[in-house]
Amino acid sequence: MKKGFIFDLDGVIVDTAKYHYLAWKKLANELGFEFTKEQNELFKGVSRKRCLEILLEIGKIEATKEQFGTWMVEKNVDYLKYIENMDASEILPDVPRVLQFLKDREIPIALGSASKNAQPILEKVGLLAYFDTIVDGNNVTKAKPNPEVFLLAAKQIGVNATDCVVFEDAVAGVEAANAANMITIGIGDSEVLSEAKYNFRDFTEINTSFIQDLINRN
Ligand code: B16
Ligand code: MG
Repeated sequence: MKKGFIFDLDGVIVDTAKYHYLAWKKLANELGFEFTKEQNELFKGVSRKRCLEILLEIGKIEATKEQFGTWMVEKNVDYLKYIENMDASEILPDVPRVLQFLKDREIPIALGSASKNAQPILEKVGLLAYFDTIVDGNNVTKAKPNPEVFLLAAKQIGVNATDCVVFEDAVAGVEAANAANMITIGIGDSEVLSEAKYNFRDFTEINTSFIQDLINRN
């Protein structure tokens, strides 16, 4: 059966987690509390709205609806400033090699990200043309670990969910891909991403014969 490959964005294609962290930390500090890099781990793959809910729980802050909306906007304005100057140098190692390998074999490629800023980031780093479809935070109503983002991506590339391979760096993302019955590949810490079917620290560890085996699999 025809295979499709779905890539998460933040933490898989580019390391934007550091920019998300700086923007959330700035907001936390303005609200009078600290926000650590360890706490930022909880934010990976999680929607912006859910991130703010967690941040306010950490700071023990009760927000009015209006404040919540204002802080969501403020964080994103700061985040956009950080990503403004992103370029190809911020692509994680060997991601273009794997994308090119798939493209050369005419394998459908999709993006499946929680971010509402996915498309401009792909444009800035020069990878947009690799993707046959982009499904991101603007297209879904249910955030990861709900499988909606990946199921929609599979539908848009015309590939059965069980024939899709998903690269993810976040627990919520691996859970979402597993819930969609897809083949999950964890990128990062294998202990954290133990629910993934396969684990690699990064794309430099993924050789082309592994990818070819996934493509050939019945
Ligand atoms: P935005 P991914 C996720 O992207 C990030 O991992 C997560 O930290 C972020 O809160 C979320 O996107 C929403 O991002 O504020 O840009 O809409 O890993 O699913 O590509
Ligand atoms: Mg991610």
